[in-house]
Amino acid sequence: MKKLLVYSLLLFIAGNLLANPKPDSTVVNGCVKGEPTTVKSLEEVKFIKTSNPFVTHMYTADPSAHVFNDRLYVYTSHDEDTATYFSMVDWHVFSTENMVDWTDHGAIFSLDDIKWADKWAWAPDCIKRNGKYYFYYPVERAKIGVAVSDSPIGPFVDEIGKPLIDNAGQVEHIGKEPIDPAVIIEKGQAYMYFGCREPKVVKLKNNMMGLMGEVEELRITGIEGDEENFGGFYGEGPWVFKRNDLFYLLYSNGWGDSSTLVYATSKTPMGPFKFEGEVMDVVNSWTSHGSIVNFKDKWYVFYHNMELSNNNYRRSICFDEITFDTEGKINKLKL
Ligand code: FUB
Repeated sequence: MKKLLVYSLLLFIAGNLLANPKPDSTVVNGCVKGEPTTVKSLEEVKFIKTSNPFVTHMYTADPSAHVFNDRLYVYTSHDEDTATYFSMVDWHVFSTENMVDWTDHGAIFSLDDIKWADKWAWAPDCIKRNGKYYFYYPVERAKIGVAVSDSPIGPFVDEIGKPLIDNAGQVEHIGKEPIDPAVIIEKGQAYMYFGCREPKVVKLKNNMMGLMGEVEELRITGIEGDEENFGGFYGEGPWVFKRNDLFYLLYSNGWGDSSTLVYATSKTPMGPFKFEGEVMDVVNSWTSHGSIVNFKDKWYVFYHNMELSNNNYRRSICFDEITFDTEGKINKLKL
């Protein structure tokens, strides 16, 4: 009887190991340009940044960089290997402690984790509050949701089970394309920025999973008359950060061969923001989307391009250090 029990126990353990193998981890270096290695089955991938784009084992876009607990995390969209549109289905997070050694923590959230959305897992953001991590994501070019986790690398859960923003029946108020959420917390108040062509801002409740007040237009001055891909025209991808009491709004000024990341500044998170200029040279990508973050006393701009694929729908994330002049203007990054 005793023997039978021991035998059954061993069989049970072996069965479990086969069903739930330990997350794998691998080192990927020197991938062939334009031929990403498919590593979807792996939970974690370690690699070294040698040049830009720095993620070469898969396609990634829309980088949102944050520092949590002295480590830099970059939340990204995940362009598919054979994409012919922005038909993405999940989101990844990458992290580093020194900007050279990186870990891909795998897909941290996906359309499968959302009951109310079926397509287009686009540019996300994540923020920490009261020991929890809140992951904001746009889907279907029409809705923004929030998921929560105890860890910056998930797993994230859609606790409220419905969108935070939904433009159904509210296009006039919320905008035609409520995409690209970006969140900051300033003096205890959380603000969420979003929108394509129509920049919007809304305050969030303290629990980070509800809106506080109305969605408002985010005003940018000094761009009157500017057209797509020129000057401060607002395209998409808002990102706000604070430096020396000044709020900087980074965004894309359009699409196509001549678009890039530009910025505006304001004394308050609600704006109005005043257009300042370009952050960097034209990016080799049909879309421009990025973030700016301070890490270990240096400033970095994260962005994406299509260097690895020469395809608008298969993008790759990059970063470079940037500097500011004595008046707080960004010294334009030359690529
Ligand atoms: O990645 C899909 C969409 O392309 C994003 O939401 C936009 O910002 C643009 O990068």
